[in-house]
Amino acid sequence: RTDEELTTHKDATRYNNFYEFGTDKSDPARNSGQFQTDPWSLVVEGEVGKPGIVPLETLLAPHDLEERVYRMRCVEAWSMVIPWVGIPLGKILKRFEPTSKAKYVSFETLYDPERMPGQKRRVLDWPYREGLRIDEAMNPLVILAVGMYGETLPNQNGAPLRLVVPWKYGFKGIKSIVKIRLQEEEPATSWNVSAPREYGFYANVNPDVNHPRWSQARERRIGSFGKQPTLPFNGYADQVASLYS
Ligand SMILES: Nc1nc2c(c(=O)[nH]1)N[C@H]1C(S)=C(S)[C@@H](COP(=O)(O)O)O[C@H]1N2
Ligand SMILES: [Mo]
Repeated sequence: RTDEELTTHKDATRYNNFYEFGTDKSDPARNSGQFQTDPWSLVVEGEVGKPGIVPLETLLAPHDLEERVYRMRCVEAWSMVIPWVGIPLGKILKRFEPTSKAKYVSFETLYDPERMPGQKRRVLDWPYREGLRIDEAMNPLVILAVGMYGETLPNQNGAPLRLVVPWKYGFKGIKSIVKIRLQEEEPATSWNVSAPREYGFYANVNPDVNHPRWSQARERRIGSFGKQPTLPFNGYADQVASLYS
């Protein structure tokens, strides 16, 4: 939990990146209203002893859920503070019994252009994909979120299940996840495939490494005026810097 002021619910639900529903910040709120997320199941496969397809309601029992207030920072140099509701990813992965060959975790968003009209345009190589190294994925800060502000996750924020990795740029937080695959090789990730010079696999928030087209030294907190300094690992260095020694 951070004691910084929360971003308003209004800003957090009307200023979004979710290219499956359009590339404008206001598109996801406008275009995702009809998106059906019930029923939903998650496939967990690859280097696990117990692969499976699990309906969302059996994956997460209400008593598992925790609230975490996290600073979030987009690579575009804006940030928000959001109270997420979720469960540590590591707790979920352990139930599927990762093998010793599980070095990386790969994530995939739903691919269904009828339900996600933005996928009719080839702005990205669909489905949206992301990845973490297994030790990153097991870090207790990483959660799979199903809610925010004490409510079920709004569609535009990645309903019904999205990743939250608070020390990495926002694009690592893949939305509307349908598949998790544990594997030996580093997975391909959508932004790295589309613009390898601009987006790497690790994407740790680092004020000293600029994006090739703009500075990463400062950020605009949505809802406030002016800019503030960006912190290494987005302020979570104590918990995660050792992963990158
Ligand atoms: N499937 C999918 N996940 C996605 C994106 C996307 O376009 N598609 N955008 C990413 C980017 S760039 C950011 S900054 C965050 C934004 O999350 P928010 O809208 O909940 O703030 O979602 C990430 N997850
Ligand atoms: Mo982003």
